[in-house]
Amino acid sequence: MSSDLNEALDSRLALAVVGPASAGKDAAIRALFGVDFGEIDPVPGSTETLRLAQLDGEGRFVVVNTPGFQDVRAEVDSVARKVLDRLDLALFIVNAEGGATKAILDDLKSVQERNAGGLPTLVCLNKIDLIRPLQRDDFVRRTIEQLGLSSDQVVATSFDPHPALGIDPIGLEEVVSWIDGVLAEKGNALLFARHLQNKRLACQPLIKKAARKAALAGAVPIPGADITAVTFIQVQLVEAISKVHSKKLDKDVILWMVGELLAGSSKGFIKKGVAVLKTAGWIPGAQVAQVATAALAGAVAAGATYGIGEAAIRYIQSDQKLDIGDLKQIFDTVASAKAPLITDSSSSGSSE
Ligand SMILES: Nc1nc2c(ncn2[C@@H]2O[C@H](COP(=O)(O)OP(=O)(O)OP(=O)(O)O)[C@@H](O)[C@H]2O)c(=O)[nH]1
Ligand SMILES: [Mg+2]
Repeated sequence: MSSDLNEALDSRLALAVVGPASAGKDAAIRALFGVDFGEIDPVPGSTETLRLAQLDGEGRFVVVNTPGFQDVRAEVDSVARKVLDRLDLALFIVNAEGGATKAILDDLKSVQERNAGGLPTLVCLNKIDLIRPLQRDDFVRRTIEQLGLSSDQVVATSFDPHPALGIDPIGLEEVVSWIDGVLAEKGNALLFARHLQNKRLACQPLIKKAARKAALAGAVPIPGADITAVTFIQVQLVEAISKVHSKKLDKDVILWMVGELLAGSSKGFIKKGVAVLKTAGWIPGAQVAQVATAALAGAVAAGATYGIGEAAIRYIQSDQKLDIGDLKQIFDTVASAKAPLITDSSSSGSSE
């Protein structure tokens, strides 16, 4: 695909993390990329107020850490200015406790207006852990209103929850999937995903997209049936997942894994899916034509794609040590959970 080519030839990424003092800019960078900003290679031209660092050591992925853009331009050198002129997106971090002040609104505007066409900006209402759980939804809704934004431009986050609460960071998945959505169009989503600390999290948008595509492909993903369209999507997914982990899997290994998983186990997801499809009138090997069977086939294809995605993550993270029996179990568990349309109808329908 041409997006792979872009990835190889021209991918670069400049992410700005902007926001008032102590809002959690460094915490955001640490939660997402697992690095302390002060310890990453600085880019020359940085100043006290605008700091640049490269996540990949080659200058293809630059993170800009700054309170705002209003006055920094004059202070930085030409290298830094070039980065500022080619920003891809911004995370605007605010302290949820402080609410939406006039100063914050002005800053936000100046960030959004940085690019000619508008800089894609996600507002992170950070330190949401400090707002009581019962009041959060209401609080977030009111703040979004005050900021004059729509709900898809704002995420409630906790990049560094108070240790006494003993909870995990909040909102990372939403932040990652928003960034993925912006970058997918530019062809540098993989460069971003590769640098995320949590590789499982990094793979989620890839898996979700592949599952959606597989569901629409109108084919039943079992060997011997109308296999090519969906299998192609799944093989590409496993390749992308291995890239996110900076590992290379042999094409043969990928084809073998996908084939084995789809071959299924005796009581597994694929077996159930086929049973449900047959009950709905589908004949193995036949084109999926009717509306009713298309929906079911879509559910099987999507569920299987989720299963393959998770199995691939576990396989790669085990250094390719998990055996195929383990992988089949992971596949069945995840696929079944993701396709209630299949699992519910098979348990309530005729047993087998
Ligand atoms: N409770 C809570 N504290 C947070 C959260 N995120 C950051 N903090 C704390 O807020 C303080 C400031 O966080 P930083 O990440 O340094 O904020 P910053 O925006 O980089 O701050 P400056 O660079 O000084 O402007 C630190 O003590 C963090 O531990 C959060 O989600 N919840
Ligand atoms: Mg900081």
